[in-house]
Amino acid sequence: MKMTFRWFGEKFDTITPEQIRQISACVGVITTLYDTMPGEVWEVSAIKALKERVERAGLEISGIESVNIHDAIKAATPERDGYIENYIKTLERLGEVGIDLVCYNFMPVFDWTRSDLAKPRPDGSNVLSYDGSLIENMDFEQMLESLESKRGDFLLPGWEPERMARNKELFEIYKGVDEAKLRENLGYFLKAIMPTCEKYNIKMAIHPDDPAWSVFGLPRIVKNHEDLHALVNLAPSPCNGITLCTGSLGSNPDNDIPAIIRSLKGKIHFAHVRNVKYLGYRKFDEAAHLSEDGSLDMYEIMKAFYDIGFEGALRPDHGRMVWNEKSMPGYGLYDRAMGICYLSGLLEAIRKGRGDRRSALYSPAKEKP
Ligand code: DNO
Repeated sequence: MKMTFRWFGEKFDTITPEQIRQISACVGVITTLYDTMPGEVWEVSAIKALKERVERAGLEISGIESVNIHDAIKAATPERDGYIENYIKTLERLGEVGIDLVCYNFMPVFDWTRSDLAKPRPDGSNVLSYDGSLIENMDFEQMLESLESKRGDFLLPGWEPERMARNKELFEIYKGVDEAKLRENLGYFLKAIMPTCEKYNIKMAIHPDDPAWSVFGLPRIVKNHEDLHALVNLAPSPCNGITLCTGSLGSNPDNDIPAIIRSLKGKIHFAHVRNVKYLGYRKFDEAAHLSEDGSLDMYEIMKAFYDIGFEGALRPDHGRMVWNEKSMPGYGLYDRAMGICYLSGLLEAIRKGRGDRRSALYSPAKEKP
């Protein structure tokens, strides 16, 4: 397993690659060109500049999160083939510079959803939180206003203002798109891109829906064990796989995360590990990574990853905002750094408990002077 850290790029993140380099377990960043819109072909010069910036800090780009998918592809409007061609061009350009992991999602209109971006905790930190009873009583415009008023100066991944300005039009194109249709559209997209992925050995890792149920009446197809297995079967290829996000799948207590991990041996390309605390039906707070702080058993989760021989990139996911840090909600430096150290500690204990003496740090980049 390769420990990595999400970084949004120089213009958007409060954190530098040099800071990330000092987190002892971390070998690479998961990053993106945050100011590209879904559907755009990424500029070669911008990809190279990003790579050089990361490597200058002694790190590697371990993967891209995300190359976002245009809604024309998800909803199968007449423009979809043109946008698929653009997507393929971007994949080729990433493949040319040796980037071999791409995370994406297939959620209609918007990405993840929360009712609060900074819910205070008794310890003085704050967290992202979801309360279904609040969200079910809002319409989408109210939801947008609420997030807009809470995000401060930070852009929220998946809620880019340019795209959200078109939200009415976006909702319109999904009329008549149910789960079966959305899955068919995903299959069409995957079949079209797999030859390019195979040529460059780019592993595509779909992110689960967050939360793991339908919101605002939109279809959702990556919520549970059945959905994940259906996805894998849509385009049987070693390049078609999953981002196993414990927090997104874990939003639904019916999802047994270690069992899901064990059932997907060879199909998990990327892992997001974080904890959630269940507060009731469709109600949860995000939590510190420590098992006891939330409802997920991080030891069992890391053991499942180890047992299936998962060798891909893993990153700590959303952390609390601690020590008055001001950063992108969920993506501060301090709590995620604590998270990665905790997860690395669990992993070392699991490895050594099995008599596995391999180095805990797989790090092509860090071997450089
Ligand atoms: C939220 C993230 C998601 C994720 C996308 C992947 O914090 O986990 O925005 O990056 O769904 O495309």
